[in-house]
Amino acid sequence: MTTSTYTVSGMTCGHCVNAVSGEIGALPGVTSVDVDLATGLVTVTSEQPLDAAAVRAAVDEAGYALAG
Ligand SMILES: [Cu+2]
Repeated sequence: MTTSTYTVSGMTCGHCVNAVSGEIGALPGVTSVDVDLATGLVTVTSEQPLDAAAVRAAVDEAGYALAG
């Protein structure tokens, strides 16, 4: 198991949290996604390290952007 954190910009409400959680949660090997709306911090637990480009694409797909 590995845990990574990302910062997602542009989330404003629970719907945004659900959209981001859903897209990242659909990536292969992801077992949990925790989103802190106030800070934009997204904590992802997965069976193996995630490809950064895949995470970026998932966040894009949800309609948001990875910060930094
Ligand atoms: Cu929203």
